[in-house]
Amino acid sequence: MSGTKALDINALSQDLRASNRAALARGITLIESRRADHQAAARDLVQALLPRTGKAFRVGITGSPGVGKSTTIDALGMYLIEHGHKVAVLAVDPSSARTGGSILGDKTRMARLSASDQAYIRPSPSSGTLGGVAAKTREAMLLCEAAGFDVVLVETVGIGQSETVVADMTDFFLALMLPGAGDELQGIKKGLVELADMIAINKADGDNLKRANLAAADYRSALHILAPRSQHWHPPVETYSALTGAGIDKLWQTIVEHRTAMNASGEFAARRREQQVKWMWSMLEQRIMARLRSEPAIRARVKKTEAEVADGRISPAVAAEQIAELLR
Ligand SMILES: Nc1nc2c(ncn2[C@@H]2O[C@H](COP(=O)(O)OP(=O)(O)O)[C@@H](O)[C@H]2O)c(=O)[nH]1
Ligand SMILES: [Mg+2]
Repeated sequence: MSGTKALDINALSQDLRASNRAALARGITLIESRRADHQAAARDLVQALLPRTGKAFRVGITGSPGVGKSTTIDALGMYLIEHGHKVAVLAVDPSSARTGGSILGDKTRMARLSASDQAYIRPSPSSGTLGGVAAKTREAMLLCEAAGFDVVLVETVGIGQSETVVADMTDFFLALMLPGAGDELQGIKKGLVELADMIAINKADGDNLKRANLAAADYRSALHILAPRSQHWHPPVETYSALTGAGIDKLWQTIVEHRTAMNASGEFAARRREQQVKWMWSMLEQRIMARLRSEPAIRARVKKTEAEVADGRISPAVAAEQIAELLR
């Protein structure tokens, strides 16, 4: 991507629609670029592809490190490919810039999927705020859809608000848990369970089987006291093993049942519409913040105002008013 002249968005968009993987990769690189001309080109690209997007099953997957997300994505991804799907795997990992490694970095745990030409795996964009990373992942998802991937799996490790942003860009949100790690239910971390459309307890194999079933019973009773996200869906609790593959079919079946129920009640379309609008607002917020931070004249004024607020010379309300004026 050498310069604006080298970018032929029409050609790129055509190649991408023809499922050309190199074009898909180039398109996502464009989306992730910080260069203003690349960002403008990326907006044109997404706009051009928009009519070809939206047809995939979008599934968010979260869980603590070690719960088996990568192993699950490999097993579920291969199951889907065997059933005729094309699977894209994306990630929202705002920590990858700091740690230098992405949660999708461990491709050895996704050896089968990485080798399949019916799968496309893309690590998390590794720079920026959670909002910025999420926006790029959302657009990458649209590109994958335009390239013909009909299932998109979005992984997150659940740092800060990343679960919420992934739930906000997917149709189904899957929370992975470990079999009975002590008496406390790890996942009843406030907020997470309210977002989950299903809780799946991994590693239900070998000596873990009994503990997995006990954990499932605990989660079921815990979920009982929470108000479900939808009137038409009570989040089920399943056990499975990503290692042996036992229960992977049931996981997918549940996701399909959810989609059927959401389509029937009209919530599927409603959720997508709501997400579009939220997305617009989140992009708008980012643009405004970017202007405040990047335009030298504005930035200097904001710095000065900030110092005045810190010293107690003007109130935060007056300062906010003054900064808002700058944006006019
Ligand atoms: N026994 C068992 N081990 C598993 C299973 N799934 C994953 N693991 C193991 O758990 C560890 C962490 O898995 P990984 O997929 O890397 O977890 P992630 O950090 O959530 O992506 C690895 O050693 C896996 O082999 C499973 O279903 N059963
Ligand atoms: Mg992993």
